Amino acid sequence: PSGDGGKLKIAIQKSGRLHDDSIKLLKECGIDISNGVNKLKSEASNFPLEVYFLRDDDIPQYVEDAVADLGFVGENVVYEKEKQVEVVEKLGFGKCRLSIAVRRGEEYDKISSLQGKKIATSYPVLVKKFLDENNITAEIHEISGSVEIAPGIGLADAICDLVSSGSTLFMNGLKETETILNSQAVLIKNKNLDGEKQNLLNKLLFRIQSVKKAKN
Ligand code: PRT
Ligand code: ZN
Repeated sequence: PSGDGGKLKIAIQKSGRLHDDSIKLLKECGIDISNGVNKLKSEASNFPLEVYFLRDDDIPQYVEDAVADLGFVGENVVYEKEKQVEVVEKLGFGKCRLSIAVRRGEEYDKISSLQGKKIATSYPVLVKKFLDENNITAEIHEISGSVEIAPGIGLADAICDLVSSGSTLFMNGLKETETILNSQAVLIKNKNLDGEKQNLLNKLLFRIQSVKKAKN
């Protein structure tokens, strides 16, 4: 017994780069959640769906814990957090890449140029994996924001951060040297959905796939 009337609970970003496209995708799926996006929670009027508005970083944990059944979140967050959730579908928005960058004037010919260097990032797990896979030993300096200023203030030799247009790197005198992950928003689900919720998910997924097809 789920105790929530069998409604699917989906977590989306409260505000930020994924918020608008997440709401838009639900709308395009014919799901109306017009009542109050400023709250923590909203209910669809025409689909058994409850929408929770959360920080993107928290979404994988909430889905693992079954506080939410589903989530829309960037692959970068899913793979950095290493939570026990299942990626169900790529959503086609929020596209970016997680890349290494160094000062523009710096010499860099291959990955081994990073050996012994200090790398600032908000993605320590993914950077560590990338370095290990390439047999590089480097120091990872975790910072939570404004990563791109780290080389300029002498805090690090290199950074690893999300890039979309590249203008942030450019403005900070950096050049992109390696892409370690291509990312976009994905639909994740809790691994233990009951049959009823899985059926609802299948309906939602069918609509999402139709929306995606119509755009191709
Ligand atoms: O408050 P909350 O924690 O929910 O939001 P947030 O501030 O952590 O995340 P937000 O809204 O910035 O990003 C949410 C998600 O959008 C990310 O996790 C990615 O999956 C996706 N995304 C897509 C991006 C970008 N593109 C992006 N360009 N996230 C961040 N950026 C930043 C990047 O960190 C850098 O500072 O934009 C800058 C680079 O952009 P360009 O265009 O100058 O290259
Ligand atoms: Zn965040």
